[in-house]
Amino acid sequence: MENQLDAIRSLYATFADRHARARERLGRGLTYAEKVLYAHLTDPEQPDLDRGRATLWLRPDRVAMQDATAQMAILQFMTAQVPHVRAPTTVHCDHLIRARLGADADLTTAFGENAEVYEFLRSAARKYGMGFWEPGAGIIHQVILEHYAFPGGLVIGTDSHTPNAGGLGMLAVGVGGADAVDVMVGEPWGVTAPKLVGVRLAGRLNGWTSPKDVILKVAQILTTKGGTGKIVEYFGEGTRSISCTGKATITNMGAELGATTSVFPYDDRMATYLRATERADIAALADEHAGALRPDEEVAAAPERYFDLIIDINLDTLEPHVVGPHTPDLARPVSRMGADAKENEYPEKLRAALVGSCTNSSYEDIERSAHVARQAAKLGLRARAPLLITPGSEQIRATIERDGQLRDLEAIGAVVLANACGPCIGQWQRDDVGKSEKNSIITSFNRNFPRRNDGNPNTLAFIASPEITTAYALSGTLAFNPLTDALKTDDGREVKLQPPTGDELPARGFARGKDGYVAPPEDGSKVSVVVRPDSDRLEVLAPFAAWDGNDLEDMPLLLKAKGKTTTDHISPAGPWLKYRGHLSNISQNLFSGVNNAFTGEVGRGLDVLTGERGLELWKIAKHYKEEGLPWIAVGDENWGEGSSREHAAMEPRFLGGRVILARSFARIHETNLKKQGMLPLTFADAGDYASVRETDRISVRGLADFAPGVALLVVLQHDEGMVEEIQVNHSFTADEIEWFKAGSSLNLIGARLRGEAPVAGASAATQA
Ligand code: MIC
Ligand code: SF4
Repeated sequence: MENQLDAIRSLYATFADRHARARERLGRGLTYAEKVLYAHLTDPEQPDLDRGRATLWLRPDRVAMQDATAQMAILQFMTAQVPHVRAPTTVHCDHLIRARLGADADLTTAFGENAEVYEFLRSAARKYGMGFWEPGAGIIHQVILEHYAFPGGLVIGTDSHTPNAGGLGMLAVGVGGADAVDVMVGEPWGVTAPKLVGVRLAGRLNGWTSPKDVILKVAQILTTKGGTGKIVEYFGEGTRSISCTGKATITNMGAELGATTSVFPYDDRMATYLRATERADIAALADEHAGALRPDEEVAAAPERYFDLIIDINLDTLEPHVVGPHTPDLARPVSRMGADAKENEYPEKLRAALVGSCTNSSYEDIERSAHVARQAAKLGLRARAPLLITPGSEQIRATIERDGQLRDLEAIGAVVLANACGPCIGQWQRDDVGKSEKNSIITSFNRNFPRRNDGNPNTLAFIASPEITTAYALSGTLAFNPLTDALKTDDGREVKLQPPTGDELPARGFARGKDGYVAPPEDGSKVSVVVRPDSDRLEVLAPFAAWDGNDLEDMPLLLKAKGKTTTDHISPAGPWLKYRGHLSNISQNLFSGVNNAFTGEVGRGLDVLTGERGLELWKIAKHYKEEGLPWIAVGDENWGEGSSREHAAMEPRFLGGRVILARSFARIHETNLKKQGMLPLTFADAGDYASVRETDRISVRGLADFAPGVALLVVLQHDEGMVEEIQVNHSFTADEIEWFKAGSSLNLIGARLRGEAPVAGASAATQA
């Protein structure tokens, strides 16, 4: 890691000048997030820094990819024919491991099932100079926190929970694969200058309340779209009462608000974590630059002047919360859970409790859960619901095995799964409930969309902290408040749990476990990367066609969606994860979870050419494509919330879609659509959503003058010749319009690398 230290040293050496220049330009002090952003501008003099409007052109310190998104990213990277990645990059195998029998058996199955994909990723990593983390090494975000994150840095990752590294003071942003490719081929990365939400934490965490409850509370306040286009920056004395990994829980789950990222300023708790993970040298360096790794003094004194919005949370009085089902912003304090379950007819009986995931599997998390388990064992209690544990990394697993927490959890009935995403991403093969049986589960994860964990739309997933989840495993019912209610032992005694305590970090240091890291060779040019032509897991990409210069006329409406349409609705994970490297195959899941506004069907609709109803939407799309008819889909609020998977943007494009017209979009998905040459448009008047009818033919006009900030016209041609015109907006910048014209951003990069097109971003032109 010597190189990493040198790179951090050189970055820190630029801070004083960079920050001084930004202060001078803005005429005021800087928040912490601003300091990190401005230090990474490719051109510190870039003319426009206007929040919410300007594109910032940045040079990230590194790129991280997980196996379910890396396949498509690498396939795109390969088309650019660059011999070696031009930014430090790592690949992490975590999403493709199915959770069924327990760690060892599940890992063996994964190696067998995914051999071809792992070999593709492994060989590509060697050829192009990327670090490779084998299956079983851990979940991407834990591994990044343990090995690569550092205060003041900027990382982009092809996973929406990349902001986990914000717990270690890094600005960490989830992106689609095409964004990662930009940086891997040496281009700058562009992002709309985020607005800033300040969360001021007062008081100290205590009792049953944990870092998770901070983010569950913030999610309740901001809702799942409240963070769009914003960075959430935490500040105030309360931040110091939260461990580094606790901070990571909070920033990780900022993804659920749609935030660009979330971040904490550098403090002692981070230094302690750096030292515990064998990076004392980075801690010392950060200490030297501590002033540059927190907001300027005047920001804390008058935050209203620096943030677009401020949220106040008092940790002294914050109660543990439970959110769900079906959305992470449906929150209530734990004291309301029982009553809420009754009122809403949520099944009270808990059929499973799951602890872990990238969000909540730190040493401290497991310590506190194990403390609850130890109390239970002493009191003669066992878990009344199956309790499943997914450690975040091999380092955590080996350490909690050595230090005894695993034994404590197993003693009350817990089963330990592989160090991977497993049940968090529909890779949970449940045999205990029927495929569509209504049932409740509780997890310490971050997402709870329908079908998310087990593919069953009638599983109601609630989310809470690991310690509260463990307590619920003991009660086996939602009609329970761990803070006040007694539990009954088998022999009829009433016993109560005490608030959990636990060490933040292992007193004896971390155990290493099995080493799962493969460093790339100096020269990988001789390595060959194989994509078999008959593979059903991997497929070489063909470029999307460039725009033909005409307006889009008379498009049939493939779908009008009603309600929440997350990326899990557009392109579900679970069994489909196996096709993440094969665009034709995975496209068969297009819109399969989306609610049809006209019929209430899920994933089905009307083929207007044949009049046939109830057909799967991907088949209708394919039919239109075969007939040479581009199509449009209409969506509701926050279309594309959730994951970074660019498949949700590539599939519609691949099957002939050109336009998604929605009430609003989630950030990562909107960018993914633009990158793939689609037109994400929004209703100027959200009420016009109601005007769209099932058999409309729809035109988008004004493309000849397509320009930033200029509305386009949509013409709805209803049956019987009635015509309605509505105005639609877009958020394309001048550079992004070039992606549309070229057919995709990748087409443009290819042209640029061949010397056929100008470089993106006014400021980027100054780069070598
Ligand atoms: C998720 O939590 O939804 C995922 C699975 O990690 C996704 C990435 C993917 O779909 O592969 C994410 O968060 O970006
Ligand atoms: Fe994996 Fe779940 Fe974390 Fe996504 S949220 S990276 S699926 S553990």
